[in-house]
Amino acid sequence: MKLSKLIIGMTLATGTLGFVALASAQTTMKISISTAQNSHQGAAIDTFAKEVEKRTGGRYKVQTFYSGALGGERESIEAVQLGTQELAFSSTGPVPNFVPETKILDVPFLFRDKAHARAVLDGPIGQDLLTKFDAKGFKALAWGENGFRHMTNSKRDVKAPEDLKGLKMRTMENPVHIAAYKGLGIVTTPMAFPEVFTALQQGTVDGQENPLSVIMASKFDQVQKHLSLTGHVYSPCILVMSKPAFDKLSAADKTAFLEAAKEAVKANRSRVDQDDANGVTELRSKGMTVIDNVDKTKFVAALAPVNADFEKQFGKANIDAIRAIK
Ligand code: EAX
Repeated sequence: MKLSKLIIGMTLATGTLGFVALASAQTTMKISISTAQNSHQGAAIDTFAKEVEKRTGGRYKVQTFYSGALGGERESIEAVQLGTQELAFSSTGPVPNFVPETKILDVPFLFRDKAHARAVLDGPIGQDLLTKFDAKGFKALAWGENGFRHMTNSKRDVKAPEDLKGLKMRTMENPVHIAAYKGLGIVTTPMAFPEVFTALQQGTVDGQENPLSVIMASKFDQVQKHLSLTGHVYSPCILVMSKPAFDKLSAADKTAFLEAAKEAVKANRSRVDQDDANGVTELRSKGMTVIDNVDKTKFVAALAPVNADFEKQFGKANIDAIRAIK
């Protein structure tokens, strides 16, 4: 009798344990982007999902959502902060509203080229900025990118800052961008990304600015005629996770997520490089007029007063430290 009770007890205990093990084998998390799957952001989250699954032996699955299916970038970051969505890959557009220290990265003409931007983000300055997310309920896993932003519009060729005067352009909901574009004489209309295509199509705004990767993935060539390679600002992306969700991971799984994020960034950057290499030819073939000899010094000069303001806001020494990175 005693023995059979013991056996029943053991069977129940093993059964329960087995159930617990099975349940934890199936943790699914959500990640979202605002661009299409076939894009530099899609490359990032598809790689991340694959690597997380591989590196955790399938105990974690990452469900991927594209094209703003779960909302715009601000909403996705909010959802991660609230913990209703575990992960997001987003431009820094709405990020300063959550982590103000990141504003400095959105200063126009701060980075010379992608190699410079990547070196800063992967180096001490970028890594220190990642830690600023902790206090706001995030674990920032890695910096990725959209690339250098260029201007498009439906009205005219933009060769110099004078050509921008009075153009109504959609901007990101980012205070640094808004201040800079106002300084160029643009009539700024901040708007969430999922609304941009329709706004361009209906003429609510004349133009917008985004990297070639985003312009192509979002088919803006269908609703915009003029593209100018202004490269006026580098657009970083952040792979961000809910801090409580990250903190719950075992030490080994934390490493797995961080390594997966590194792989995601590699895939993301290499797709941006590919898009930058093919973009002009492709967009010309789709009917866009591309101005590829923009005199950037004129734009830098036009932004001098705004830049003086940024130096005051973010500290000239901090801006100089970023510029000095080789
Ligand atoms: O991250 O809002 C924007 O223009 C962003 O560059 C876009 O959502 C891709």
